Amino acid sequence: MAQDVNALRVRTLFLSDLHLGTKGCQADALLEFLKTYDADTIYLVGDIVDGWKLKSGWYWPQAHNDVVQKLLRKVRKGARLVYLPGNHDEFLRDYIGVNLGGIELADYAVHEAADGKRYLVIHGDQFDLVVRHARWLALLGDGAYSAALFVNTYLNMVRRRLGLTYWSLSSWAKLRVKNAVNFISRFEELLAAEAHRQQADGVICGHIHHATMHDQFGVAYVNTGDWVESCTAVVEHYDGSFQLIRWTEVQLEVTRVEGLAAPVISEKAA
Ligand SMILES: [Mn+2]
Repeated sequence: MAQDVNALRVRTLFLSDLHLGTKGCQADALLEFLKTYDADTIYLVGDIVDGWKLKSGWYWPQAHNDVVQKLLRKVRKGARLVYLPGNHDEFLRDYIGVNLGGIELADYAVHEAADGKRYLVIHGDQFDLVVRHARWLALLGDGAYSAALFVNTYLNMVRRRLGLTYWSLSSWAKLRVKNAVNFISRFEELLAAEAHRQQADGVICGHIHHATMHDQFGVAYVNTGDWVESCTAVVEHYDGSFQLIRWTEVQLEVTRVEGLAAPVISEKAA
């Protein structure tokens, strides 16, 4: 398609929490975004397809198909696509380590940026149980922490086998508005600690639908956000710098600039 010729090229593109297969997914906006950006490597950081929702009723409009086609087309054109399943597309965790038509499936990845820095890339649901009980788990030390990570993964696997819906940390935290900030920062702290434990310079994750970039916990913490509420993505430029893109704000800016450009030109003409 012609629009790709003018696409902005970045070294790496990180997307998470698209929730394709749900009415909440802002597929049209996402499609526009994917037409605008091209990348050498694309990381899908989990909750791309919402298997939990699809199970309780098929919802798959054309726009959702278009998003998938767009991504596959980028692979055909030479992009490397790494898919790190999350809790909503957990059914794909059965295929970890498999290469499906050029798509690499993995639990987590270590991304080496252009400047040599290493980032742990992981969805983040693996830490739900620890986030909820972090205080006493921290007291019990590293063994308990690892055990909790293990229990968390298998608890959700069992829930899935039993056909139960996924227990969602983010919606649970949102219901407890007063504590939501605490949960977010606890999540961030744990993910940062995990990156540190794996001797990485930072972590890139999703899951809690809260896009941000900071280094409050000693390493870089990058959250790609989502395409349900915030329409956000993270790109790595060729110099190794990272940028958080809030797509709706970019769109507003384009409209504003175009709106401003017209009177300036007519002023000159006058
Ligand atoms: Mn998730």
